[in-house]
Amino acid sequence: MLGAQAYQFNHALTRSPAKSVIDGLRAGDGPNPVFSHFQSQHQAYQKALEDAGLTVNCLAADEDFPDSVFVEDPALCIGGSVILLSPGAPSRYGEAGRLAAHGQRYFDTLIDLRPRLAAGGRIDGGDILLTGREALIGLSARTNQAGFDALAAVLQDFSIIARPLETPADILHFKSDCGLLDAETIFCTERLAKSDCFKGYRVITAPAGDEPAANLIRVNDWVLLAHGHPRSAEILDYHGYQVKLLDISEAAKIDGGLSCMSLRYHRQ
Ligand code: CIR
Repeated sequence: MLGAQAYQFNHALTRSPAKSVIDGLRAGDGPNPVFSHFQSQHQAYQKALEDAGLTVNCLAADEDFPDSVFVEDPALCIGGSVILLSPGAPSRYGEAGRLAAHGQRYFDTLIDLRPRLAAGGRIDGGDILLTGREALIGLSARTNQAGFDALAAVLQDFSIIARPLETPADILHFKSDCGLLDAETIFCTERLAKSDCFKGYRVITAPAGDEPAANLIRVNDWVLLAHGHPRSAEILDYHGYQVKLLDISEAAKIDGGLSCMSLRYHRQ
């Protein structure tokens, strides 16, 4: 049972975008991000985390991995523990190993899931939504059943039940289309809501056309929302959430959102 732990944090780990970020993976054949804009948007993102009360530690850019700015995918944090995962895209396989080198410094405990995934299990942090009561894990092109099984076993040690769900085929990550607003409330797209995966939760849906807004993050008293979706901002404001807008247009060019640019956690 996570309760408010699912959105109350005092630390975040980020990684500076590498110049190679312009070669980041993307589903379509859209334009490359502009590196200097990516850098300034990343800095503003970190500042928003600090303003929400977090100590932000930023790792140096890693040119070997164009998508390494998206630190959420190779790891999952529970309290002050970090669990190293095994991302599903071949160009990202090595990212968890690069994080391992920093684990002892920034976290209380490091659990390496990779040996349990050696037979081909894959799981991306972007497919894992921790709510107040469980871990919802979307099976996707990046996360398979073996990855789910390995993580579910480890989560039992934290008394967290993991529930497997299907990520609709045209969605990169489960969390591309949803975010936690509080322990019991989820903001998500219509297409994800209609899969009925959030039964028992209070669900607020993003208006049609606002799909990229669904990947918001609740951080302490703030909800960070991608800039450019005024109707979503209004809806959240109406429901009493304190919203901060962030321009992440460069990350969006390579299918990145707000959740994936940090690991947020709570150290005692
Ligand atoms: C990728 O395709 O892996 C990156 N270009 C984007 C990753 C976004 N991560 C996330 O939504 N958790």
